Amino acid sequence: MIITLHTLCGVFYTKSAMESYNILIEHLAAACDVAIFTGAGISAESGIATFRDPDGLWSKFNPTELASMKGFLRNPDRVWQWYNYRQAIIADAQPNAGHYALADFEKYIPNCTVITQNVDRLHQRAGTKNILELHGNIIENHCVTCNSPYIQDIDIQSKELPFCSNCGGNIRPSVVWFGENLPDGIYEKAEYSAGHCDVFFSIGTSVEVYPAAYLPFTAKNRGAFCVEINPTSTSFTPYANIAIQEKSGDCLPRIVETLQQYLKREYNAE
Ligand code: BV8
Ligand code: ZN
Repeated sequence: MIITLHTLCGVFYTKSAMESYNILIEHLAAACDVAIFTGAGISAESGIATFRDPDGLWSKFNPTELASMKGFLRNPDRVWQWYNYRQAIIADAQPNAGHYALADFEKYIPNCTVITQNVDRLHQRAGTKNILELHGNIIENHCVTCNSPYIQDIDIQSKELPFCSNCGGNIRPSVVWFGENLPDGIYEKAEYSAGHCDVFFSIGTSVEVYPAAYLPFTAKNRGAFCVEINPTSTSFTPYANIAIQEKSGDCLPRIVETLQQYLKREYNAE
């Protein structure tokens, strides 16, 4: 387990894992507001491919062709098939230990906000209540023309591109495509949460998609204690106070358990 602790002056030094955990737990135990920014990596252990890992989705498909309105209008059938394929994988997937550990955070932290780029709704299925979905969700679909929701039974997913019963328009997944604005107000809420938290986690994200990728830096600039959990380094790693290069499903349950023991010992909490 590699944990790098960065001092304020940016000197990298790796303390023992235990010492770094203790520093993290003390910050968490004293925190009122915690913001937890997640990306596709937190769902990797649920069997859902990430986007930019070597075997990720974008290594097989071109995002501008598939995850954009331009791509959809050019070839709606192809885009619909790709989302159908992903919806089926996500319908079979289960939240993993990392999702459940984040849901447990809400029991111990007064104000805990999950800001997710993910569209799989596994955080909600694991029990997280306070969540901001930046990029929509892949579970729901709607009409490109009149916006009517399109309800489909995942088991009898229409392989053919469905049409809107209200106006005959094409049906699309309710995700945010490249080049599309994020849902009204959601980025402002996420930015406020990142800018006002005591501790900020960046978990399972390559920090490459904007404007979401600004959020870790917003938290850092506003003085939050920043923790990155990712087996590989990202552009944010040098700015994190603690960088835990582990899988989220492995280390998050340990963080929650250590926090629970600390609170019990120090505050006789349950
Ligand atoms: C917009 C839904 C206007 C679709 C997605 C500057 C400012 C604003 C915009 C831009 C800008 N520069 C460029 C842009 C345009 C564009 C953009 O960012 N392009 C990129 C490619 C450069 N952005 C947009 O178009 C956005 N809209 O800008 O509107 C605007 C302007 C200003 C303010 C507001 C609005 C819309 C972007 C949304 C696109 N839709 N998803 C779908 O899913 O099909 S993005 C897609 O990427 C997913 O949502 C995904 O979550 C997201 C980010 O990727 P990650 O989650 O980080 O996943 P990735 O695979 O990259 O990384 C996974 C990481 O996990 C890795 O680091 C890996 O090491 C790690 N990992 C692996 N296993 C584990 C693990 N970590 C922990 N544990 C493990 N077990
Ligand atoms: Zn319609």
